[in-house]
Amino acid sequence: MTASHKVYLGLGSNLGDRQNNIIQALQQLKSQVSVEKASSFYETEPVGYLDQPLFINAVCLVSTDLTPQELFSFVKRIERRMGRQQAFRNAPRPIDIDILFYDDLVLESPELTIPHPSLHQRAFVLVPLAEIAPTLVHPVLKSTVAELLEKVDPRGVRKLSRSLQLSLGRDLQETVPSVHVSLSRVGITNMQRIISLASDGGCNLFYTNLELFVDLPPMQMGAHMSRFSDALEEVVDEVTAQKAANVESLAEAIARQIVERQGAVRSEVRLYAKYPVEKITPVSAKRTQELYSLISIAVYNGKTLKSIIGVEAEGMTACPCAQDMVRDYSRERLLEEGFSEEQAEKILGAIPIASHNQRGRGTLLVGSKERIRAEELVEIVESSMSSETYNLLKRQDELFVVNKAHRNPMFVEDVVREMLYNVVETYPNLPDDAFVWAKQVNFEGIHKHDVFAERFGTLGEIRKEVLEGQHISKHTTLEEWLNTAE
Ligand code: PH2
Ligand code: MG
Ligand code: MG
Repeated sequence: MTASHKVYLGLGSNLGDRQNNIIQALQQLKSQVSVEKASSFYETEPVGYLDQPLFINAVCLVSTDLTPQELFSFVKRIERRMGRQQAFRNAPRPIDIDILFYDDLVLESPELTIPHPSLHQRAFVLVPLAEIAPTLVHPVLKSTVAELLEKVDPRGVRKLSRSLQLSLGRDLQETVPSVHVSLSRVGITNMQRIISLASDGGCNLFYTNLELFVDLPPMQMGAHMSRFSDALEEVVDEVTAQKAANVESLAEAIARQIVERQGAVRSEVRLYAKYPVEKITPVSAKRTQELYSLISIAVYNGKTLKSIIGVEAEGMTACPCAQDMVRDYSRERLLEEGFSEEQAEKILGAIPIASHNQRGRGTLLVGSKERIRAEELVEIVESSMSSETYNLLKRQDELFVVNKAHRNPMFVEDVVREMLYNVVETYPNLPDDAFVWAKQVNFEGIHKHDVFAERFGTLGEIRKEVLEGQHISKHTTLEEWLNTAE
C-alpha cells in the first residue's frame, strides 16, 4: 500500500469529555489512515454562534490512499458514531472533524470544499496548524500558515498543558505490597504473537505462544514482589517487531533484553511456534503441508545464556504385544486349517500381522551452544516411531504407512530409546554437557488413557548408557541444566 496523500484535519469538541473525544477520534482515524503528526490541545472561545461552551481544538497530519470523497465519508461516519446530532449549523458537538488541506488540491463541490473555506480566518485552526506545519502554503491564497496566522487575532486560543500523554502518578510496580512475602516465579504465560523469521530471500510468519519469567535482584526492594508483567509485554513487542533468523535467537534476544533493560538477575523465555514443512507423500508423490511445533527455551543470568531447541511431531505406533498375540493365534488357526508348521511360518512372514495402532506425539529437546537444526530433530522424532503420518494420503500411500507401521511395532519406551540412540548417533561432536530430553505420548487405540515415557539427562549420561552399556543413575533435569553456569 502506498499512502500517498498528505491531509491536514482539524478536530474540535465542545461537549462531554472534550479532550477524550479528540483522543477517541484520532484513534478511530487510525483504522483507515496513518496519523503522522498531531498538535497540542488548545482551549478556544467559540467562533460564530457564541452562546455555547468553550471548544478544545487540535489539528493533525495524516497520510492516506483515500480520495477526498472517501475521506469525507469516513470522517462523517466517525462523527456520527461519536454521537453528533444533526442540530443547527455550528451547534455544540462531541466531535467535529474538518478536512483542512488535501495535498495542494483545490476542490469546490456542494458538500465539500478544499481547502476548508474559513480556515484562514480561524485562529482555533491556524494556531495548532502553525505548531506542526508553519511553512505549509495555502494553495489558493499562496501564503504560508505562519503568514496567515499573523493576520488573525489569536486571543481566545489557549494551549493546554495536558497533552496526549497523560502523566501518570506513582508507579504501582514500585510500591510495597500489603502482604510481605516473596514469590518464586513471576511472569507471563499464554502470550500469543505472530513472529517473522528470515528465510531464504523472504520471511515467514509463525503463530507462537510465549511464556516469560523473571527473577529480580534479592536486595532490590520488591524483589519477587514487583508487578512486572507490562514491562515484559513491551520487550516482547520490541523484539518480535524485528525479523529473527530462527526461534532460538528470538528467545535468546528476549531473554537478554529482559535482563539488560529491566534489571532482572535471571530471565527465562519459553517459546512454542507452529512450523509448516512441505513434504512429499511416500508413493503418490503429492505435496502436503505438515505442521510441527518448534520449541525454544532460553535462560539468561547476565553472564551465561543457556538455550534449548526442540520439536514436537506426531506419528504412529503399532503395538508389539498385541501383534505377538495375533501372530500366535494366526499360527494356530493355520495349523488347524491343515497347513504344516513350515508353511504356517512362511505365510506369517509374508503377510502383515494385525495389531492395535495409534497416533503418538514425540518431543525432543537438545540444549547446547552449537546450533542444532530443527529439521534434523523432526527427522529423528518421526523416524523413531513405527511410521510417520501425513495430512494427505492417497490410497497407495495409506497402504505404505500401514505396512511400514506393522513391520516396525514399537512401545512408547522403544520410541524414546530410539530417539536417544538417534541423537547420540547424529551428533557425535556435541559435548557431554549438552542436554537432551526425549518424550513420547501415545494416544492408545484400545484404551481411553494415554501411555507415556521420557528420558532426560546430559548427553554424557546418555552416551555412557547407549554406547558403553553402563547404567547411570543420575538423570540431570531441565531445571538443573538451565541453572548450571559453565
Ligand atoms: N467550529 C465551528 C464553529 N466555531 N469555534 C471554535 N472555537 N472551535 C471550533 O472548532 C469551532 C468554532 C464550526 O465547526
Ligand atoms: Mg468545523
Ligand atoms: Mg465539520
